[in-house]
Amino acid sequence: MSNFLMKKISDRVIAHVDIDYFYAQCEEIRNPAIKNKPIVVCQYSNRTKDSGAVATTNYLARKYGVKSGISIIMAQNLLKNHDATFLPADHDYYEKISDSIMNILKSHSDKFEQVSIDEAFIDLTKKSKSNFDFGKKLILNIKSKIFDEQNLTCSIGLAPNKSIAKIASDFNKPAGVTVIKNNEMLNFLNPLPVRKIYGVGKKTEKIFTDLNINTIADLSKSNLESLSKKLGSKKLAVYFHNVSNAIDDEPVIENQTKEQFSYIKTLKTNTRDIKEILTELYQLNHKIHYDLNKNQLSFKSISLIIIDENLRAYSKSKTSDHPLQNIKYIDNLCSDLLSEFLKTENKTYVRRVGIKVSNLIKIQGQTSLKKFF
Ligand code: DGT
Ligand code: CA
Ligand code: CA
Repeated sequence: MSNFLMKKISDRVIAHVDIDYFYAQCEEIRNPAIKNKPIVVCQYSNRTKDSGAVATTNYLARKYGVKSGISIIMAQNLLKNHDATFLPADHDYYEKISDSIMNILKSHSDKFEQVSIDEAFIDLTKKSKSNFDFGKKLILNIKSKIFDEQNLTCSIGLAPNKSIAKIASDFNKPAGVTVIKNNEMLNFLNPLPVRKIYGVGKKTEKIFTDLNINTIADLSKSNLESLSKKLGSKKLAVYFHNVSNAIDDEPVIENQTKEQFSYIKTLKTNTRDIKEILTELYQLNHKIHYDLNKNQLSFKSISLIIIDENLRAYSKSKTSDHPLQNIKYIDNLCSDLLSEFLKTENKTYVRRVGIKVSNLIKIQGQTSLKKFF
């Protein structure tokens, strides 16, 4: 039995699909006239005229160093003489396109797991009969279908596990297809920098460099015990160590209805400036709103999560009698909760902010019930 299971796991064929420069590509298909110029999609904070951050850019703009997360003002400076187009993010439009693409992916796979607005894992083990050459044909077919139906390019990684499929989809962007078979996994991973592994951000990368771990090969040979100590978590150390050795049995999990949605973010500097904190919170709210829409859910409870400069955690919640869903309500509730927090904690500097909605209620059920009566 265990031999059978081992064989099954090593024979998986998993794809990770990520749409190229997603928001900016959506803008290109809406207005092809801007296609050959730098495009910057902006998340305006509405504090002052040009305040806010860059959500994403097309590859032309990236050549000038303009990328997600930098300020709009900085992007304007970098692109001063390059006839760039700056556009506000139109989330409703991107979500519609995302839904159509996700439907294509879902209908062409054994199992489908959406992980963000523009990426998903699909399990093709059965459809490809565990054959990578056939699996490659399947993903090329999916890629063409997305292009024919939505005019968008994506990049796809195909591998025996999720972590390698994810690294592979990013390997040859844009419009790249990277296939890593069982016997190629270690050669593929070994020379890559550790930051390519999902979950390795700046902080973890620094911990690794301090241990003289630079490549994934270094990580695969590192001492698990000292890794656990430095990371402060045995579970995390084992995960990274396994991934670097091409061991990852995590299945593609069909999306299920969640009990809650939450996001948290570290601020650029510790602050008490309400506008600065709200700018970040409103971005998280867009994600929450997307998750709610996507799952046809409304919420009754909302919580603001604050981690202060001493890493102390606070949570402030509100519960409504009626289910809510509108982004304006989410923004307003957040703003109220934050004002209350700053008033009561009048000396606390905020390091991280988060938002959670819970007490989720299916919208579909309500509308169909209304129709019924
Ligand atoms: P890629 O995949 O490198 O070709 O480029 P994108 O733009 O598709 O990047 P990705 O996959 O990380 O993110 C998907 C979308 O999510 C992106 O088009 C816009 C949004 N997004 C990503 N990073 C940020 C960010 O820092 N701020 C905001 N507001 N949105 C972001
Ligand atoms: Ca993308
Ligand atoms: Ca993505």
